[in-house]
Amino acid sequence: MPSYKIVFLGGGNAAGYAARAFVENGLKAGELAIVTEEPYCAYERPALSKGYLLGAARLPGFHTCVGGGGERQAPEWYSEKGITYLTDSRVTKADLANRTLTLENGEVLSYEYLIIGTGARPVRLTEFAVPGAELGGIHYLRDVKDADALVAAIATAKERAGKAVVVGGGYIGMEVAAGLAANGLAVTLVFPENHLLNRLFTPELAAVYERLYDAKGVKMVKNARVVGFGGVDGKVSSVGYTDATGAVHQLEASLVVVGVGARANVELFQGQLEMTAGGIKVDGQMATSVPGVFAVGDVAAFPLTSVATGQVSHARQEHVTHCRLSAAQAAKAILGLSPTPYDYLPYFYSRVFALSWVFYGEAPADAVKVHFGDMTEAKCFGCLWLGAGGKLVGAFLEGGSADDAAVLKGAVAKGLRLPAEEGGLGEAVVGSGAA
Ligand code: NAD
Ligand code: ISD
Repeated sequence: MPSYKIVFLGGGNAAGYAARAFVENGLKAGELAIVTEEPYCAYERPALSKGYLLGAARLPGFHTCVGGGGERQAPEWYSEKGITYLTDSRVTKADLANRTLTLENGEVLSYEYLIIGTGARPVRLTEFAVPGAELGGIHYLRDVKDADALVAAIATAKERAGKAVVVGGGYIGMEVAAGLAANGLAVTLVFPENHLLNRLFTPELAAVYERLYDAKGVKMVKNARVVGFGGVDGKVSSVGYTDATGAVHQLEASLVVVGVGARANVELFQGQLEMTAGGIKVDGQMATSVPGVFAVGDVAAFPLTSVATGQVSHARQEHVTHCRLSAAQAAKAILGLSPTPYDYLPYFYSRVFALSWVFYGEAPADAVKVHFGDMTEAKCFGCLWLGAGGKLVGAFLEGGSADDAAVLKGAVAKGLRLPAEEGGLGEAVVGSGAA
């Protein structure tokens, strides 16, 4: 039975960053194996909903760790470092008591240390038995295979002047709708909330992006629940939704993309590991409840200190920055470097059309929101979330420089106190000329 000191299970962003951290910290040839069902070595997943749809990103160009300012780790990089990379290798069983993994082809691997980085998968409308959800032409986006299928579908829709519907007004919905529109397709974005990216945007921030989508020809149907799909010859041809009054409407569509959230891939470990918050419970070293087993990235529910309340609770973060940092944390812990406990400041970013934003911290509903900058021209603007005593708990910045973003990040991390009635730090940053 092939045996490794360390096995990384999963081939997402985190796998590439773990490999980099291991190599930087003294990994020896032959000690690490990465096992993934994907046919490719780790790549920067965020590109799939952005540059990939525009033809700007293709493998091997965006293998990790180019997104984190590191070396591009193409397959040769792993062989040069003596790392075994098992692609097309789905793990069907994990026996943590005996420290073995069984692959779909029956092969069994053993390990001393296991890092679980199995990531998340898109929530599918078939899970809710939405009629017609199994029809062809309904796409989800998570990996290169999905992105290739979507790119091919975009080409066909362009040829036939087909109409596209995007379901979900979150990250995937916003980014993919922008990508489809940039490809010249007629796009309608359908979502249940009353404004875009409801879990983060204030209505004022959303209004700026909604104006942009409108200007780019993207139609938006808000307060709408998708209730079914119509099809011809097994292919989607329409999307049915109910409006706020419950009335049913139909939209023509030959291409549908659904982005209604993600679920952590933890099933292999149910009953073997302590779980919480929809993921695998880990400590500040990313160690799970079983000695020698670590979890990182989307699956890891780690101790996160709330910027707003100072309380620590286990939480998952579905973001590439956390994938990168938590992977490096586990690698150092396994190498006996006892890194200081994981201390993560939530961070999100997105790019749609020519706009690009960053967000640090938290956006509690009860915070005082202070908007700043030029929201009319959508040039350089943002919002600060002020908690109790005027403590800065969240900061959003569109169109600022890297220096501006760093100032806001530092201010949130420090929990700076600001007078809510002034534009505060936001105006200071944007007005500083640094923008
Ligand atoms: P999301 O949570 O951002 O947005 C989900 C959207 O779908 C919301 O509008 C929600 O109300 C809607 N929705 C939920 N259930 C629905 C239903 N039954 N019918 C219709 N709409 C429904 O999730 P996402 O956009 O799918 O993103 C998935 C994952 O990808 C997340 O982990 C996200 O963090 C990640 N991602 C991140 C970025 C980024 O950080 N820039 C970009 C793309 C994807
Ligand atoms: O930033 C992102 C992004 O665009 C994703 O798809 O994080 C996610 C994944 O890389 C992690 O869930």
